[in-house]
Amino acid sequence: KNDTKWWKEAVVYQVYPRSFKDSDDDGVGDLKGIISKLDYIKSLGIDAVWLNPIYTSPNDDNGYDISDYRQIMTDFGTMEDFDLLLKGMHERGIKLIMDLVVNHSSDEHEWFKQSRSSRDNKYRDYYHWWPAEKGKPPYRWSFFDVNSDAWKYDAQTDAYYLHYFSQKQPDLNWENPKLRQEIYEMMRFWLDKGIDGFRMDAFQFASKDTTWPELPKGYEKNIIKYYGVGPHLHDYLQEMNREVFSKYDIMTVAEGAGSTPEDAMLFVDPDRKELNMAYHFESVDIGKHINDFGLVKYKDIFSRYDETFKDKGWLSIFLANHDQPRMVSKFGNDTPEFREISSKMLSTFIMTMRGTPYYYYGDELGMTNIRFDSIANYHDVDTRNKYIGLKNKGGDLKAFLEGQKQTSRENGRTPFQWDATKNAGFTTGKPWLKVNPNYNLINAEAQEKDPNSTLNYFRTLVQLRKKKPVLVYGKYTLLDRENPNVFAYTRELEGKKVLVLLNFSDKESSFNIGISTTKSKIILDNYTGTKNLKKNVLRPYEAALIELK
Ligand code: TEU
Repeated sequence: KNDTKWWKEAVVYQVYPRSFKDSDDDGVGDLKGIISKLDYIKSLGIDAVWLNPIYTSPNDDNGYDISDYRQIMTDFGTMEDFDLLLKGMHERGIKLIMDLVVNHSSDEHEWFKQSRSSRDNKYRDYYHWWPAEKGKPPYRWSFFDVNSDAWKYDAQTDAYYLHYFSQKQPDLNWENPKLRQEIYEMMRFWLDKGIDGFRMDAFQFASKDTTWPELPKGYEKNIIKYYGVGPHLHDYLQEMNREVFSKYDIMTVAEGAGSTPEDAMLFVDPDRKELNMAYHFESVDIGKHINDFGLVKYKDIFSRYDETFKDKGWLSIFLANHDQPRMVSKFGNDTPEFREISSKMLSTFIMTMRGTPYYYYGDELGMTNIRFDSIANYHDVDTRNKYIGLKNKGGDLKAFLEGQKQTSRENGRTPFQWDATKNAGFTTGKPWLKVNPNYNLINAEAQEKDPNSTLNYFRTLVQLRKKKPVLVYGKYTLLDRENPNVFAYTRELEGKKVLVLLNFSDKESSFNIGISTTKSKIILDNYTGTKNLKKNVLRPYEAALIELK
């Protein structure tokens, strides 16, 4: 049986600071804004907040390009604000998890400015350089580069530097022990302030084979396999654990963990002393919309991972984050008819699976994709650079923009919808990113008043998970595997057994689980007023939680 731990029982709420609440009317969310909403966050019943990066940054990639790891981004406030935020959270019993972005820094970080200044600068080896006299470096694919080329020529020293993400995000050289020590010291700086953990951004990419071998043609189609677990990655994680993590009572989570469940286990197997938990990308990288890839494939991913992790190790469960479209728009149905019911169904799924739930701000309201029409609406370096790259190649821009309506990261980054006043109560200034026009309909204030809102349903679910250890630790068993509409499973712990039934379709769907539910107690159903389940049939997007006798 898995050991009990606070971070396994916790529900993590992700706050994208730029879009949560603006306190000074500049259109950008900030720390004071979050502070003003701490009672709301508390009211959700969640245990921890994961904050996306709030460090000094030129914002090429919204804070994922850090130019000073020990200062707060001016857009977001001051270190004083930060200390108040941390205090306010701790007073409310909420833990704070910070984003740690150390696969790369900003090109405006002092280390990089030094590094690029001359070949014998003492910071030269803080980054990866390829001298131009050796010819062109072996091709490396880049996530955000206009030409998908991760080597950028820098005339100052006649050399190329590596950037897996944008040109303004040069990759740090983890081979260098001096760099590693500087990072550990910076981590201790934040931990000594009392923060409760780190989410390790893109850290699976930190270790590279610095002999730079040629990689097979088309390898970028399977990028995590090639970039995901470099030769020394686990040495670094073990060193980091010895030097930093082991000295604090904190939680750590890997963003991305290789390309298989077995890879992921290596990050979090407690005997290896690396990280506490990991989230993998298989369940979000599977496709654009659940109607395309289908529920059976989707169930299989979760079941395969759970099987590998049934005795040890720990995963997180999530459907959305700031790199994804909105949960209801991808896995549910955001039409007026089904938005609420399918949001509730998806929340039921996240909160009843084994693994720590990571819940993205706004999903408790059922916020939806914004679906921008024009490139002018986009800020994201990912969308913008892919657009420019495609334009340069004479590609089909219309089709690209159509696709972005479903997949763009900014679908999930629009300002939080607090109320029905101007700009959804997010700011009185000009919001940095358009507010979704449906805020009149979907907002927190309206949902507070409605006992059956998605918001209040989420709160109920959080409390249920807290009261029922079976939902945290219970063994997971998939039922009716081939059913294309219904995701059905049981969770079992010390004689307690609950059944979860989820209809992922907009039609009545039957199921066949070989368990009679007639004598059982329904603990929760997303349809209101329900006392009994219909016999082996779920209504559209129905979710039911049943205690089995
Ligand atoms: O994302 C890293 C990353 O690998 C993702 O782009 C991933 O490939 C994708 O989500 C899989 O579906 C992190 C941050 O979350 C992202 O916002 C940053 O842009 C990126 O690192 C660079 O720091």
